[in-house]
Amino acid sequence: MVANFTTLDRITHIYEQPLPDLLFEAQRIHREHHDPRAVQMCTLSSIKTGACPEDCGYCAQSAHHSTGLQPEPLMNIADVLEDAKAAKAAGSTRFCMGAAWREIRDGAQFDRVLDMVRQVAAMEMEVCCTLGMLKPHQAQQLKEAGLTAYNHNLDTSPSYYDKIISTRTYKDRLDTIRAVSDAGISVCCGGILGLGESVRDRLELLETLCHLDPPPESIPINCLIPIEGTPLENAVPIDPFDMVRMVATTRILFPAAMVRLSAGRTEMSDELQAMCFLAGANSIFTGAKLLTAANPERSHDEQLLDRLGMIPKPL
Ligand code: SAM
Ligand code: DTB
Ligand code: SF4
Repeated sequence: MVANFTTLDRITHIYEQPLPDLLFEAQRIHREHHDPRAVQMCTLSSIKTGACPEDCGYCAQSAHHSTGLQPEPLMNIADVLEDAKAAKAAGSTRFCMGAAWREIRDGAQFDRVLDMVRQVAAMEMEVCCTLGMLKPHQAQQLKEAGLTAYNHNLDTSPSYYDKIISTRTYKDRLDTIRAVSDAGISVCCGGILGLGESVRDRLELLETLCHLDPPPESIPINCLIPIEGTPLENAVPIDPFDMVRMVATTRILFPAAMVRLSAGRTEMSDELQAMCFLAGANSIFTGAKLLTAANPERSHDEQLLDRLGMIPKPL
């Protein structure tokens, strides 16, 4: 008799293997599709900061929480280009612009972002945006401007989602992701660990990602950075080996994707980050700041790669 395994059964089976077996499988698949020494360096720029109408329970930028963050209006194009130039000079091959918007509104501000995209794309870097929800015609405009990828995370499982965010639904997120892929833009979609979710929630997030068609080409795995003033300020940190298991499982399920070790690296030891690279993570954000929160210094990351005999991935 052939058992009828669901996707979730399969994912659980992968995840629960003894760690040596899980890491061996992840390494094998990683090496078939990627240079195991290479890590893509990416730079984030918060082009519009804070005062966000959404109530994401983890976020420093939500107007629903008192985090003491100073809101900043949409940056001007020249300043963003300065940042992009500095990022490229420092070895980043992907420049990601984030705006604390609920959704894109048509008008002068979006036109300015389109200009930013055009000009960064002309600098021969991958260009990514994360601007909240969008409509198909806006995705089309971003595509025409030269956008490589759009980041829109599902964050957690469908059932845990409303414990964290109430101002929009999982379906809203999926609709935006659909509009992005329909426009021919590469989808960057992942999640956060450490929101108080169960391991099963994390695997259900992976299950949802498996059902995206096409599958995401870029999967950020964030570890919660607890922000004072948010409902999650006292969240319990996850077991570091669960982080490694999650990275390895993601690598096995999405052999060709970039798996990005994203927020939360300041709290990870060098040894844990190295294990995540061995498990198949092949990208980091570099520079002392993410959007609003701290990140390891670039020099520390360069030294870490050097100590591991690893290299920044060329474009
Ligand atoms: N406003 C846009 C949106 O929500 O799509 C883009 C910016 S938002 C900051 C991008 C992602 O960063 C979130 O989906 C979440 O996964 C991650 N993130 C935000 N705050 C975080 C925190 N405190 N710790 C870890 N990850 C975080
Ligand atoms: C993603 O998944 N992680 C990045 C990027 N996409 C935009 C953002 C991390 C934000 C960390 C919290 C902060 O800097 O405020
Ligand atoms: Fe706004 Fe994005 Fe933060 Fe949610 S994660 S509050 S949408 S900036």
